[in-house]
Amino acid sequence: MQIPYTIQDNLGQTSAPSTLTVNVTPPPAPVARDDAKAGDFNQPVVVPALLNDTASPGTTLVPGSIDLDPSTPGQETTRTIPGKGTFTAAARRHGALRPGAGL
Ligand SMILES: [Ca+2]
Repeated sequence: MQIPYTIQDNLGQTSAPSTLTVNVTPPPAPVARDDAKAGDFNQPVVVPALLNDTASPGTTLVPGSIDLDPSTPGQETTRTIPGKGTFTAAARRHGALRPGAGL
């Protein structure tokens, strides 16, 4: 970010404009780590996927931002894997993933 500025002396003379530049480095992106949880056949399994994920200092994870298909544009909060089941991101459960029956 840049902003021009001037300065005066005690005689009231004004300098030519100069530029003040501030470079801000954004914090590193959050880190999502792999998760695994065992479950019974045809029974839902709740995976607290965010428990081992981390945000950079000064930032927080946004549970409602889970995207179950990062290879496509937009945010997918539900994703069906044919022959396997359906995953649903549940932000109110701290980002838990709830695979559907059939897994
Ligand atoms: Ca995780």
